[in-house]
Amino acid sequence: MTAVRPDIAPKQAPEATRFPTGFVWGAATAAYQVEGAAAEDGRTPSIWDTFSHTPGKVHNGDTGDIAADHYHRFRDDVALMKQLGLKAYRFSISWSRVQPTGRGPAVERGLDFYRKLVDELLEAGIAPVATLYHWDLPQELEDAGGWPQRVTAERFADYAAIMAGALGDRVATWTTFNEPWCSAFLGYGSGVHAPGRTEPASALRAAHHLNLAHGRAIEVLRGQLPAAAQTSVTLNLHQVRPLTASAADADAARRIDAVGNRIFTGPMLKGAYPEDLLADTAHLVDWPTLVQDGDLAAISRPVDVLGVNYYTPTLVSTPAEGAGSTRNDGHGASDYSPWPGSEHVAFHLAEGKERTAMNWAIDPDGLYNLLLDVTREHPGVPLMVTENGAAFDDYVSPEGRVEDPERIAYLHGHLDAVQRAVADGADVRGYFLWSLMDNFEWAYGYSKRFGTVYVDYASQRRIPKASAHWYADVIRRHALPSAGLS
Ligand code: IFM
Repeated sequence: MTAVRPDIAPKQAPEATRFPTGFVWGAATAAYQVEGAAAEDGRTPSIWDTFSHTPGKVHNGDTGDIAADHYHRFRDDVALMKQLGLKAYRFSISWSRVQPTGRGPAVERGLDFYRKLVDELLEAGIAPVATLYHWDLPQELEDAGGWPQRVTAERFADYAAIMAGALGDRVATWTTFNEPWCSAFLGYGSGVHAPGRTEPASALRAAHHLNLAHGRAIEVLRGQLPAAAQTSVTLNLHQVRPLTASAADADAARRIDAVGNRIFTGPMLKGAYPEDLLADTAHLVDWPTLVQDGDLAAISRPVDVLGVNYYTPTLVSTPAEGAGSTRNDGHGASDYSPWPGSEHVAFHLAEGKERTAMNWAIDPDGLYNLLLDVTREHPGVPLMVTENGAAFDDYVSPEGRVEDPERIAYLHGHLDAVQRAVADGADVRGYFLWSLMDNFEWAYGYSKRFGTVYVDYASQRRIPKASAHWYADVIRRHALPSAGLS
């Protein structure tokens, strides 16, 4: 493990540029992306094990069988987090590691891994932030129908109870879901994610059952956790912009905002599905049958924090009649759309912006606007940036260093956007860099490196990139360095 570079001495920042008192500095990962140990200690396959082992689904045939081997190296990884000065670590729990069939009693060996991880974090003075679900449904539950089936929400509530019982005394922040939009619409709509189904109606049904599962889990967590514990959900809210000022493009933006964002924020934060979403998708789903009495009350149980993930804005238009629609929506290539009811909407890459290795436009103003939009739309809901970061083509220099100035610039710009949003009224409580370390980037396998720590997969050696040293310095200062110091 490489030590944190001491060559950037912390300097006291002027008051104006310091982040709010108590602002949390963290980094995030997810179970299937880092843990490995896919068949150890009783863990059974999740939908991502099945999907990644299906030829043609993941770049290069990569799987999460070993990933970053975090399951065996978590103590070293926590030591590294401590060296970087992280105050919080956001990780997810592999459902099929703790409840292999997705039903019934938990496997103690699986729970033990998370108990040990959490104890190690607490010992290091790092707050654990646990996400119950980051896309890895136990395969047995998918075989029984998966998220399009209502019963899956009940299974999830049982699983939440198991985890609250096992870790509720030591994890203070709980997140039900990470990016349920991806689970529903990439998993069951475009099929670029597990389980790879391409059924628009099932995608919408999945979205409702993910919402319901969230609400049921919040009820369970609230009933079992200490009063001081915080509950949350993390959404990848699309910062949707119309391509032009035309009414047609405004309608495209409204539609994508509905099926990309308000399908979750509506029921969760306002207790109702948006009328326009119901109208746009009425030909696919019988909403009055799908949404049963009491569902909306359950889904809208209050959360303490809303997690927001942001990478790039979403630029849309309504193509002229007869013109083919393009789908540069950044969510992977598929003949099937992840936008049920709005398949005709065209997606564009913003001109004149630098891009990351994902071909995503770099646009910090998108984060600023998103945080203020959410603040206006849902006043009084505290926010946490639970993911933000970028993939670049990192490599180890002959001197053994990884220089990633583009990532430093990306992080600087986006943290500056957070500061501006806070100054303009957004209640942002913290920031989690995605990701702590390079990992399995879903359908892209190991070809995309989002980590601030480089992982040499052959040796599993960790090398903090220049951005990790930069981020450690930001954390020490509790402020951004002024231009030139970074
Ligand atoms: O790696 C993913 C993560 O699992 C969820 N949010 C986006 C990241 C980058 O694509």
